[in-house]
Amino acid sequence: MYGNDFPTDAASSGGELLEQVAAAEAALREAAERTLDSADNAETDYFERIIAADQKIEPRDAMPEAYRRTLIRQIAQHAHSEIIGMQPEGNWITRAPSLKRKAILLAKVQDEAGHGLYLYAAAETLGVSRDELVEKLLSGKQKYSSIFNYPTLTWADVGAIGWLVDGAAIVNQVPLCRSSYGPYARAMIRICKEESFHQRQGFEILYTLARGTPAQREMAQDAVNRWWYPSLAMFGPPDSASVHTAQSMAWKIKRFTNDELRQRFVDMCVEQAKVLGLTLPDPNLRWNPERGSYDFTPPDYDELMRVISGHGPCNQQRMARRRAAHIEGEWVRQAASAYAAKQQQRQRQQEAVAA
Ligand code: BYC
Repeated sequence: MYGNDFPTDAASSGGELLEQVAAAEAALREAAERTLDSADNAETDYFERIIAADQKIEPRDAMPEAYRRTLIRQIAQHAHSEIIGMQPEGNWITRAPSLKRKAILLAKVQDEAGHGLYLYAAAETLGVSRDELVEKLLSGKQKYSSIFNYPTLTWADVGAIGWLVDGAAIVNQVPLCRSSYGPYARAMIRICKEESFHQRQGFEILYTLARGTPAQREMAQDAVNRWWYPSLAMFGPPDSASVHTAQSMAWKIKRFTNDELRQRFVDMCVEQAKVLGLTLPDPNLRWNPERGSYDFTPPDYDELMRVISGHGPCNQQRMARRRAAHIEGEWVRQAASAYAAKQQQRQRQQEAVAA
């Protein structure tokens, strides 16, 4: 958990993640100040040396085409996830149980839109336009996270999404703050700082429900039961079936494998579930002293593949809603373009007068 609202040692396991974000931010600044010996500046050699020296590749740098494509794929999928991810929680804005809860949820959903924007902007530095990426999402050529194809059935689901889904997102994304591509790493630092509030609000909702009436407690437990395995699946296929991990690790885009991060998430959640007083729905969850980690039942990877390929419970609904929102937003895009053109024209006129 983040911060000290909850009276337990378990709080420290998540606080460390925010410290890791701060350390990554410091490392980013430090890397920007270090210079490379420029004795040999053949372009590919320069790329390899930047990666080996743990410095950042910037948009102006030459980079292998496959590196550029991998980044576009991953960053675009991530951006789309943030935007589609607004839907399951947005579903509860009108039904939040109090004005305070409604205001918090509104702010959170709005943050997700902001995260999408940071990420589209980072992708654009690689030479694709946001329009192209949005078109690929709408036509189904690019993916978004499997997790957002599950329904939010009760208010407790908003808590479970915050605790588990945002929790998984942070565990996955904190290492991305050290990703080798500068614009992505910088976007991730900002996102992780905001994401930590999201995780905390979800935890707080579940904490409150777990101490409420028996019906509220049951609702909280039911939400955790339904979101646990889909959250584990967010980390992707097992390492043995992950097609991109080895190359992405070699390029330092990814810093840990899917299974390493999944394990880290399980270890963190077990401690936090104790504080909540809720159980994780896995009879095989057991501390393994030899490994220094919890043994657990992996998610159903066949189900993950079905959901990724469009056959999850809400895929059609999510895409239909996104397409409708895109069409409804056409006038906003036109107005923004007209305004930007007018501003540019005005600036040119002012420059001409000044010259
Ligand atoms: N869902 O070789 P692999 C959030 C795909 S936003 C869908 O392991 P990689 C939040 C993968 O793309 C959460 N697809 O790939 C927002 C690949 O397909 P393609 C999103 C998945 O890239 C709002 C294929 O399976 N976070 O948390 O090395 C509110 C093979 O996989 C999934 C990010 O996007 C999945 N779960 O590793 C609240 C983080 N898993 O492209 C919360 C950035 C795998 O070959 N992304 N696939 O057709 C990453 O860290 C990595 O891309 C992944 C996958 C760990 C997701």
